[in-house]
Amino acid sequence: MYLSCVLHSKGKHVHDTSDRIVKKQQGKPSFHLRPPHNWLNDPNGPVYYKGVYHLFYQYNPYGSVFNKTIVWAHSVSRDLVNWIHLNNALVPTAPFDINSCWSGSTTIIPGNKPVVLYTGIDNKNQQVQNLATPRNLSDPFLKEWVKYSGNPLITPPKGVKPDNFRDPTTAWKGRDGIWRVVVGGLINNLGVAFLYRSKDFVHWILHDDPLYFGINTGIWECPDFYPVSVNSRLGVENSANGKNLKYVLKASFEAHDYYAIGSYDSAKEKFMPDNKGLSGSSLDLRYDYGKFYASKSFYDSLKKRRILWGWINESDSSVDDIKKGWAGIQSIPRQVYLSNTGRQLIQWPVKEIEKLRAKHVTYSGKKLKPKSIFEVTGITTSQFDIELSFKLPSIEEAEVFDPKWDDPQVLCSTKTARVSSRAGPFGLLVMASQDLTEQTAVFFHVFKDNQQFVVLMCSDQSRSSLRQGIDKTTYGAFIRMDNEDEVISLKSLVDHSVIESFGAEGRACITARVYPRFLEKKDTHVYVFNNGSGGIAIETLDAWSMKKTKNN
Ligand code: DQQ
Repeated sequence: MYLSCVLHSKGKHVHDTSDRIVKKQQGKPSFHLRPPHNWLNDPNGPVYYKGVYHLFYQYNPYGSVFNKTIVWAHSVSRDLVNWIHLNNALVPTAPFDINSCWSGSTTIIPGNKPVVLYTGIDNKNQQVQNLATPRNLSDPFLKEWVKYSGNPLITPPKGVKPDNFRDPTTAWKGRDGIWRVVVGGLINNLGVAFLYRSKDFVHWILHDDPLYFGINTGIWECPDFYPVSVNSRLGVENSANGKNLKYVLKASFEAHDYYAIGSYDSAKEKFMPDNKGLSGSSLDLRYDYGKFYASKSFYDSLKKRRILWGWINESDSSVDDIKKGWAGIQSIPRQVYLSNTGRQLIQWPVKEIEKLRAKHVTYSGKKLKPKSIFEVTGITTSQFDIELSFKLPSIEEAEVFDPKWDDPQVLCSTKTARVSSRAGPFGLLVMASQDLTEQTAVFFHVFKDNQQFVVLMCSDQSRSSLRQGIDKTTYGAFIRMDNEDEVISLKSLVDHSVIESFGAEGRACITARVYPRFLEKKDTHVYVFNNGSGGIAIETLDAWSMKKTKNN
């Protein structure tokens, strides 16, 4: 089948079906973490304790939209795959959090004791930082939490508006035995990582200068600050210090999670980014170039790795969410480590998720002619894991990269899956209807810049649904390839309305949400396409149906 006929609409007049009956299960993921009902947002305080992984998260116990009252929900797992949903861990009860328990983090203090710092919205609607500890440390499920009677520990500093001060990080202890913690906020139009220090974890003193700040970024939410090893994929505990470490500072603002890699001078309490800091520019580093916000990482002491979770919000309307009775998903937990170049982080779904793989199909050495497509069959097409690698063309074949292209998201809206060049676009069409009037394209365009490949990775949702009233923004990222790279790989985890894609072994991640109309008919297709003017070779392709997780 030729691509021109499938990537273009067949010209049929299609009625918008926004007014159709939204079903409760519509688009509901089968292997992403979320409880059966209601709204969720930020992951909070992930921790590994006595054989159990814990994830807390922002949750509305009363409905499926964000609410005046938000609590800490609590799910536990032995394998990061199957989850049990426990009672809410923190709910508003006291003057210091009576209007909500907002985001925060867990720190393991000496003696293997987990403690939580979280933001309370107090009885004056101020954002204050509170402490909570487990009632029973011999309970690996940490079911009950006790709020410290001396809360709040920290109130908004002078000059900071009471609603611009929140989301404490995991604390870290310096060589001097002093604890440090960062709180996000806004002051004088600067997004700020406020730094506090404490000898006892209870009395916290504001350091004169922030750890770091950004200009014109808006408020910094959910900061995260942690060391990474320069020569290993193993994770590093937050209080580690020594040689061969770099530091990551992440801040959530303007709907994205931006990060910088740099060094940390603990004497001066300064973070110094290697490159540009966190400015919100389209060229800043981001964990994910799609939907992924308010993320939080933790050190997994069992497997000695750092794991990252992000909140993936919905792309349908709140009216739909009310009908569905649920909204929001936690990402698949990702292992995160520094790339060989030291210039960026690499993210990859935790290995454990592979145990959900069921029926497997594989192809190798398959060639895709210019403007051609082939269907991947034999797997559950709405719930699968796919990994494929494409042979990179010779450098002469690639189009020249224009240095004026500084925003990959904008570029993906013009260099779409239908715009043919010499090397690309090629990639996947997922959550596609049989007639291809609905499809989400995840694909690459290959360029050359001074004899080096620069790949544009796109996730194009513009044709994901015939329905109106859905967010169909197209996302994009640039990937600078190394000279020795011969292939470019793509992995996508497709789980009904969620598509988490990883380009070039996790150098760029794009997460998308899609609500096609055909979901109601359950007739979903997956294709690999090449719409370039040159042929492309698929080195390997492996795809697996994914099983549903327990308690999801
Ligand atoms: N969500 C929480 C805040 C945080 C925001 C409230 C980020 O603590 O700043 O649910 O999504």
